[in-house]
Amino acid sequence: MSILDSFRLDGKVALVTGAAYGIGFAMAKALAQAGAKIAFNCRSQSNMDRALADYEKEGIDARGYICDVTDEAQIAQLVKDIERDLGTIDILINNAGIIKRIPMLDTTCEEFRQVVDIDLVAPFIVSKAVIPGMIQKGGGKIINICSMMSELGRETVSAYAAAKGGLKMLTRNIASEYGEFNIQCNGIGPGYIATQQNAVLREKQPDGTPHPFDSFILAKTPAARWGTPEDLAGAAVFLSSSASDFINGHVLYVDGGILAYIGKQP
Ligand code: NAP
Ligand code: GCO
Repeated sequence: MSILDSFRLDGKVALVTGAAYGIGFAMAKALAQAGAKIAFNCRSQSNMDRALADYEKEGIDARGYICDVTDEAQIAQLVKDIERDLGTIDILINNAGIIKRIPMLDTTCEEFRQVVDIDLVAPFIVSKAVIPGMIQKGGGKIINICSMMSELGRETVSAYAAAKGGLKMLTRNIASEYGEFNIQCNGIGPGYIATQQNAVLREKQPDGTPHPFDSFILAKTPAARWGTPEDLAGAAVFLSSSASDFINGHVLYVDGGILAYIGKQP
């Protein structure tokens, strides 16, 4: 197989969770361009209708399913439905996620648990549901979408950092436990990527000047810009493909250099 062919995903079945828009949509689009058949889920019919139209505009015949990643029974049904419609899942990207920005002392246990449920427990639930099929098929790829907060803390995101730090270790554990079945489980750690999730941190001030958080991120990022969802495309295809078959339990940070940098000197 030529090196470029080893990046192809022809005939592979990929499930990308929460891929109606944002980073999930961009990664699903990239996988489809590399030849994969795409399944995704989201929680509402209105998002589903919009997403299906967006995939169609890109020339992608994606299958959408309404389902909440935190619900074990719904996920079991989702996996069955995808097997019936497209075949056994070869690639899972655990992308669905939320963040709450609340100082830790003001965060209720319920809010903390909600973030951990979606960002950490759900990747466990979905991975658990697809791994048996991957073992039967002779292998598979699982990609967990981690974060800068898998490595770094920041004010107001205690639940998110706890969940994304945990997700990094779940990644290593899946790799450790199922590597012998030719399953590679890796993470992608996006830096600050301009999406709906952080739009509020990029809003201009009433006087037209940039949001202080926007300036903070530009100063913390050697690339001196926010990432785009498309910046994740190459890493997603690589870690989904046989080009990465001996890479397991790794988190690939796609962050414009943030983790390498001490910050702009005054
Ligand atoms: P986004 O624009 O807010 O999209 C998140 C997606 O997750 C939405 O499609 C959302 O669907 C879905 N989702 C949330 N809870 C769900 C649930 N319980 N069941 C099913 N789907 C659910 O966020 P994004 O910026 O694209 O982020 C995608 C992933 O990357 C997240 O895990 C996030 O933590 C991570 N990440 C983002 C950044 C960044 O800078 N943007 C950086 C590092 C990591 P609904 O419409 O149903 O809510
Ligand atoms: C925040 C951001 C981050 C990013 C991302 C960084 O409030 O600090 O929203 O959490 O979304 O996860 O990698």
